[in-house]
Amino acid sequence: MASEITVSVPDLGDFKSVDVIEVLVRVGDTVDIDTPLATLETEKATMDVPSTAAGRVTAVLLMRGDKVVSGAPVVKLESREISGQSSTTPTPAQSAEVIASLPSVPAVVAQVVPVKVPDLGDFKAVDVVDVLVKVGDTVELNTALATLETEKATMDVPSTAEGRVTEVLINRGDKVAAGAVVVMVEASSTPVKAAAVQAPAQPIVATPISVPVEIAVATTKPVAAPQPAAVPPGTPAVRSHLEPGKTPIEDVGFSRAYAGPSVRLLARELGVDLGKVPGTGSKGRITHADVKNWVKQVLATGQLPGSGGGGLPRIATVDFAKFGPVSVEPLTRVQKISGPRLHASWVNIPHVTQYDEADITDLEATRSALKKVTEEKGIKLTPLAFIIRACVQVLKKHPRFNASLDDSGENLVLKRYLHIGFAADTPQGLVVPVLRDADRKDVYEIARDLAALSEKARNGKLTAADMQGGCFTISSLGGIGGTAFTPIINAPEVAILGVSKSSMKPVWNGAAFMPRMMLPLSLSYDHRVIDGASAARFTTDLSRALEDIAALIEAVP
Ligand code: CAO
Repeated sequence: MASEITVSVPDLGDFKSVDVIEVLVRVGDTVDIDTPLATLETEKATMDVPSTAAGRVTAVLLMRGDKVVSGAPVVKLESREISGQSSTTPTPAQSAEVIASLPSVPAVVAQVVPVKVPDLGDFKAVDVVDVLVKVGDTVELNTALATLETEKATMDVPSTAEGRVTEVLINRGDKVAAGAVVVMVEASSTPVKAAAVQAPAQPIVATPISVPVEIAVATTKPVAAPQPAAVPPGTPAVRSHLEPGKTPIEDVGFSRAYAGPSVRLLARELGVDLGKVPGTGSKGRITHADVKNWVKQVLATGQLPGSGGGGLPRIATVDFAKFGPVSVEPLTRVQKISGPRLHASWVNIPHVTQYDEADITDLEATRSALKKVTEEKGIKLTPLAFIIRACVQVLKKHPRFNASLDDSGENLVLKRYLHIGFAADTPQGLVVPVLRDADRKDVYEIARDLAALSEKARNGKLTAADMQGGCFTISSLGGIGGTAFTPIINAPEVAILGVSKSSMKPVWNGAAFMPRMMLPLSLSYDHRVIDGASAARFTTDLSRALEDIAALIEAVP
């Protein structure tokens, strides 16, 4: 018989009034016994108010931000259960009626019960992406047993019994439907479904039958038992991967984390993956302070504590084999070392790239003329040697480009030496040998050193010392092709010059278009140290230096 009943805030123990931090239902919602209706919070704990009846919500009587006391009305329900089961303040007669109608259940029954996949709504079959328990594990009510995944969301299968797992009947990779048995549990208490009024997550206080009892409302103490998720038993904890504006969170870790609903809510609002937050509360429970400290640490260091880097949204894992044949090739040792360094530079340094072109027509003419002679002396005079020579001149004029920020980020360390690194493409991967004291070498010595270091790099013979102490790096792709690119700064340096392939272009000289050999330059710089005008001046000066052949080939005192 349908009747309207009011569900009220249960006994709050020592707390006179508590905050409503979340209202979990709306008018029109259908709820079951134990469906959480609202989340309350004290300074010490959070608790859900479970529904004490099944039915349709006809009125919601509190709001987020309210303060409520024991017995305050939460919702009105059009009950579809016998009213006596659901009233928050049953008469003695009603209580007796309810209790009498329950199956007689001993307090502890050792029996093996199946825990099944709950109702999956529209989904007929879903993927098992993780099995979270094994035979012999002890589970509690709501312990996440397995994680299921649809295209849109993941959900944990919560345990509806507590006890020891005797059998696991699903595997990662399986497809399962509602009702499929997940595990068998040797239950130390009666399975939830067998005793509908026994709210398992919120144990009922055992009361003699002859006295009036508040049977319908579970006495919700500040949550004491570890509960991986504050969800009613049998309800999948569905979380969308695709909620806009939310940081992707590792769902299994999140659902396993030992934290109350308001801490979970806070973590979700801040995009904190609870699975990574160490709990300092009782038995390792994660507190609000733990979540806030975690965020402070990430903001202060720019890194996930203990992760060694990142703090960035993760890129989704894709099973490429689903779409076609693949093979897996490990990264080389050099790539494994250089990858994180490039990443660190890219995420820590605000890069800006200034593009320019230098007219190297005369330079190339001179180089061609000199080439034969130098080759006889065993020197391969490539454009890069001249570019290094030109960079040295410009770096002397612009000392901020030959500098590094100190650890505090508040001081610039200006270097009075000039070692130039150059990116070398080798079969092992990208390496950056350093040509030392480039300011003390003429273009021929630079060319000789360049060839020797390139050779060493290609043969994998560079020593650690060969790659240390660089002030400024040049990445020349000119021998390969391309018109421009964005080189990544070789931190802690503050600038890097990218060089692309020179090509003949028509250049207007004020009276006519002239065929000129133009060299594309791409200068990436650390915008914390160098402003755009300085960068434009640097490339302008570099272009001029590359046009001043006499200065490029003159001997160095
Ligand atoms: N425009 C047109 N041609 C160019 C050029 C340019 N900017 N730079 C070089 N060339 C030509 C050279 O003149 C040479 O031709 P010739 O033999 O006819 O003279 C040819 O390209 C090859 O030069 P090289 O590569 O042997 O010599 P280099 O001194 O220019 O470069 C080195 C040496 C080690 C920098 C180069 O071999 C290399 O590895 N470059 C790749 C660097 C790289 O991968 N950067 C990307 C880093 S980010 O991933």
